[in-house]
Amino acid sequence: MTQWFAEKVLRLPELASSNGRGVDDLMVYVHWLMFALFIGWIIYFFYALYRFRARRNPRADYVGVRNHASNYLELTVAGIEALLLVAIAVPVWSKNVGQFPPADKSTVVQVVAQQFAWNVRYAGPDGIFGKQDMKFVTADNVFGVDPSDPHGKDDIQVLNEIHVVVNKPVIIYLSSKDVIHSLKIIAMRAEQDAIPGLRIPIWFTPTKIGRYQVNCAQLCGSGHSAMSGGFLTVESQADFDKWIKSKSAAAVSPSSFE
Ligand SMILES: [Cu+2]
Repeated sequence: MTQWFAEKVLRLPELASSNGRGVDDLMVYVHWLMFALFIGWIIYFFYALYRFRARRNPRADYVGVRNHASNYLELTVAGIEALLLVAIAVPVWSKNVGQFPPADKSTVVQVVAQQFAWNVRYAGPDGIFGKQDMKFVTADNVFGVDPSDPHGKDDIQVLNEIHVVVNKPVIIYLSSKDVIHSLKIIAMRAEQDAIPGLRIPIWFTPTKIGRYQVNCAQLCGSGHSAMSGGFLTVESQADFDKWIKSKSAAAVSPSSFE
């Protein structure tokens, strides 16, 4: 029922992650509450027009309401709102920020935002990221990869494309090279600010194979809109492995910056 309401009535954008269901459900419940309030107020409005019409009430009543019905109603509404916050919003939030999946069972990606693109880095076929340090960071080496670490040799760095495996959790370590950006993938219901000097992890589990737009959700400069040129590709494990291999081969070819 909530799913039908989210898709057909609210027309929420396509949902392609498992953790996004809680976000959408909350939006549906909030709309149901607002709909109930809307109907209630409309009914009260017409009741007041009729009940307090000038013909029946030639003189103003200076005392007003004598019972406590409105207090009880307001308490009920506040109670429902508290329930939405405590029983739904907070658990969804705590699961998204606190309960990370184990890294060895996830696709781990590093993303560094910059004006106006997304740098994306993978550990490569060996599954181990090369060492990184702030002292190695240059305009070309935005991830600060240690050039002497052998684990870094097969690491993959691409621009504006994030590939992940369907039905496997994704952990993204997010940072920024220059100003504050915000990685927003609407289909995943995932959004996190990218802040220079901080490395902030986020996670989600994609459930539908497809290609989804990445947006920057902070006005980060004159080319801000160009950051929607980033894409998240959700694919099968086999396709993902193939892609990693193709990019890794390119990374060790003599034509690369190495
Ligand atoms: Cu941006």
